[in-house]
Amino acid sequence: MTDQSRIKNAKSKIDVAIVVGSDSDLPVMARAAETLEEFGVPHEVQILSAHRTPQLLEEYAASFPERGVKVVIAAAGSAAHLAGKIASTTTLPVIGVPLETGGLGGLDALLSTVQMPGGIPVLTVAIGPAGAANAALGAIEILALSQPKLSEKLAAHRKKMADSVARKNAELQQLGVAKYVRKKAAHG
Ligand code: RP5
Repeated sequence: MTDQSRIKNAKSKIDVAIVVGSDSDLPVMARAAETLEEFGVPHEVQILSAHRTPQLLEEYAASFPERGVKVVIAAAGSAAHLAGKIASTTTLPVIGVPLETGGLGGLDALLSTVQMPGGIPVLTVAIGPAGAANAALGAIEILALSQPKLSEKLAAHRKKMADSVARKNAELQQLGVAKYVRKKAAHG
């Protein structure tokens, strides 16, 4: 299958396009896809690189209007120009996820992603897994502006998180720190 046909075969209508610079980014970015899945948001993931497949990346970005794409999530590690490159071709909101690859702990990717010149915004989240999850949640928050069902799901998601912290705190008060830490180490 050629690169061109791979893009043409993509699902027709999606709300969120996730683009990763390499398949080595997928283990972390799977979390973004899973979060969108959990909220029932139509999306797809494509491997396209600002440096290795520049033409294909431009073709993909050009397809956003006909695909109905509303938010783009772009994740890359080394020399992370992916989000910025996509942002330069579209006025859709682009959320950039800097990833930890190479020897600099992701700081290089963070700076490459966040330090855009004025006029071409990339909404940048944290490095790595937290950023992957927050990119998806941020995209859902944008979509929720016009989809009330998603607002309800976001509120339920927040409540679930708060309940989980409250449960942990109750257990901590019951067991004390030493036993709680031992139990967590044993069972996760
Ligand atoms: C970036 O270079 C990719 O997004 C990836 O994070 C990094 C390394 O890519 P691989 O060499 O693992 O394919 O463009």
